Order: sequence, then C-alpha cells, then structure tokens
Amino acid sequence: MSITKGLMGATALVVLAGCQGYTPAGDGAGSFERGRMEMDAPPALVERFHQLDANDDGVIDVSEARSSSDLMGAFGTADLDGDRQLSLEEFIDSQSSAD
Ligand SMILES: [Ca+2]
Ligand SMILES: [Ca+2]
Repeated sequence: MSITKGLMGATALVVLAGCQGYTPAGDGAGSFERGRMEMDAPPALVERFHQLDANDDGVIDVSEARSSSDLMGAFGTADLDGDRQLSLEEFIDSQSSAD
C-alpha cells in the first residue's frame, strides 16, 4: 500500500515538472510582441484606407465609412479618440484586431 502511494506521488511530481518545462511563460509574451510588430501598416490595409478615404484628407469620416458596412459597424470601437474620424492608425488597428 505504501509503495503504491509513493509511486503516485512521484508520478505527480514528474507531471508537474513536465508541464512547467513545456510552457515557459516568457515565450507567450514574446510571440504577442512579435504579433504587434507585424501589424504595423500592412500594405493591403493602407491601400484599403486610401480607397475608403474618398476626399483624400487622410482620415475616414462617418460618411466615407458608410461605403463599407463592416467598417461602419466597427466605427465606434475603431475610433479610439472619439473624434468621429478614423486615422490610418485607428483603421489599421481595428482591421488587424478584427481577424
Ligand atoms: Ca476623408
Ligand atoms: Ca479618431
């Protein structure tokens, strides 16, 4: 009986040690930072921004956003500073996080 109990305890320790070695905490954080770097102005999104910016003033206002129903739906959350216009940065940020 005592031998079986000892084996189970040893197995539990091995499993715990295995889990800690398999998922290092630093790796996840590093991947997240790489992800943020990569969403820095993808060319396709920049091109789409300029297509939506019909009057070419460098921001997408509400009337311009109406040409895209999915953008219009995301406008409120995409407009981070609440000025009712989407800057290129706000647009890319919203489109990148939408995926
Ligand atoms: Ca505009
Ligand atoms: Ca804004």
